[in-house]
Amino acid sequence: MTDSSELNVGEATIALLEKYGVDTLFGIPGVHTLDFCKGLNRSPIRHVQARNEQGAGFMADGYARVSGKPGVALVISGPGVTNTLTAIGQAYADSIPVLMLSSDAASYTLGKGWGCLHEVPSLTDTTAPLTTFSATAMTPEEVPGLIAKAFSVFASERPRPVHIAIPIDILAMPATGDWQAVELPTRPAPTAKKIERACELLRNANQPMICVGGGAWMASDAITEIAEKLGAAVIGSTAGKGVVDDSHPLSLSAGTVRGEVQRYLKNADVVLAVGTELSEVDSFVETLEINGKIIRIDIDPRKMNDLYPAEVAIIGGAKTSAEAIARKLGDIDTRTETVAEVSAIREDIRNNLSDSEIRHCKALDVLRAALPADTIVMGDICQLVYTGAFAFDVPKPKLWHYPAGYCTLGCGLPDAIGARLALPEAPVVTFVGDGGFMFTVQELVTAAELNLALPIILWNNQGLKQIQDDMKLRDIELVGVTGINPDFIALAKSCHCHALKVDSAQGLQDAVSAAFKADRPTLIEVNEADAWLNQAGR
Ligand SMILES: Cc1ncc(C[n+]2csc(CCOP(=O)(O)OP(=O)(O)O)c2C)c(N)n1
Repeated sequence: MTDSSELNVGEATIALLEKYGVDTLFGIPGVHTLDFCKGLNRSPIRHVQARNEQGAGFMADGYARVSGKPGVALVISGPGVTNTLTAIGQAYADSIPVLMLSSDAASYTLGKGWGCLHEVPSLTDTTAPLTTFSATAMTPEEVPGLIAKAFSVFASERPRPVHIAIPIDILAMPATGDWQAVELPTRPAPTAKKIERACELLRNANQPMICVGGGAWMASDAITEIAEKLGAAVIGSTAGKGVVDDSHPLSLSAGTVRGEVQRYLKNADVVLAVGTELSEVDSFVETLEINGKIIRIDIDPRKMNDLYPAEVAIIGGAKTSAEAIARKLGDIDTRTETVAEVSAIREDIRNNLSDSEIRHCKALDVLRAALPADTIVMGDICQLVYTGAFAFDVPKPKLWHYPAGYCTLGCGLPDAIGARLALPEAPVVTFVGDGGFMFTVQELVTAAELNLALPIILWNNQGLKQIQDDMKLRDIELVGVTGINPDFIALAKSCHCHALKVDSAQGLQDAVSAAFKADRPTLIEVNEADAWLNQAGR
């Protein structure tokens, strides 16, 4: 490794990221980022060229989602930053650690409105609302401190995105100052008193329940142990899906969206909520009816008294807190009725599916059987994925990703690319709708260039179906939701991918198996109108 005193700021910043364990950057270079590129020339860090910065942001998000390590997007100021910002919004909504590193116009021009290249009146004001912090380094010495602050946030706070901008003149200056990585802080531990109060409530509950979110992923074993000790049913948010194995007899999967589950939650007298906002996006009701006392475990103190005030507020990392509860609960009477109740709710859900959900389930059943159990599913915003939240079982956390928080179309493919690069040995698949796919379709070229064996399941229901359905429900004549699609097969092939349409269960199964062995991505188009999905029965 080179002494940073010989480097300029752009080069030294890349070398410093390496010291914090960064191995991949996603972005698109420009004249403003050439000094970063000089640094990349002498670094083992891989630079992945996205085809639009929005894709780069999603790739960084996908990388972070599956690995738990911060994902990094490296972009130019102005349009590079604003293009990335949609993905930053997604990472903000879902508490994903993403560092957006950008250039800015020369420091002496900032705020003057001279009309410099890629100028934005204030880059930090533009990104501040969607980041934990957004800062511009006005001297070389400030850069290592800002990077240390970013990685400290990721390690010890609610891990939301950070934006650091370095003006082009600062990037070219010698890297003076201390450019070592700092020791990172850890997450706060819960107090013994709070743990005891939580255990007391849980021990005395008649019908305890557990709600888990994305923040609970590291606490999977401890939460499963608590659920089994109590005999408590577990519901995941979409981000918490799999924290307890979906096929566990106490799991209601990510079923909060279902009325059958919401009615059961209403009856719980104690609810243990771990790393979850209990937010509207998981239930599609503004406020869930929770009548029981709520124990909240969250790393973010601001969550304790929001829509669901905590009877016991445990501020701390989910893993340490849940482990402490599991230890302290001691021997208690396990509620025995829960398994039968959960099974009955699941049966009700199966019996109450809409026609369209039945079609989704037919495809999801085939996919579940064809995909290895540990496959990472990166879902875009489409109906197949909404149904999958409760009808596609995953055995572990971090295997199902449907970024319901920001709910932005186009995340599926680039998120899957990021995931695939973070965990090269893991099977990754993306489920996308015909509308959402078009938002970031150009990243097919990126995936093909990287030779990623990536099955892309394109659920074609001819248009923006969810919004069509919403309009019909409100008696609104369809407007802006029936536009034509391209020939997806020809489009994917022109982007150097394999592509085929399937029209049977066997065809889908064979296509998925072949796609995992292929030398590049495979677009697999499934049409909802096809006969095999519309025959009676499941
Ligand atoms: C960036 C963005 N723009 C608009 C929307 C609103 N929206 C939500 S779902 C949806 C339809 C998506 O269509 P498609 O991807 O084909 O999935 P489908 O609903 O048809 O299954 C739209 C337009 C959104 N979520 N994100």
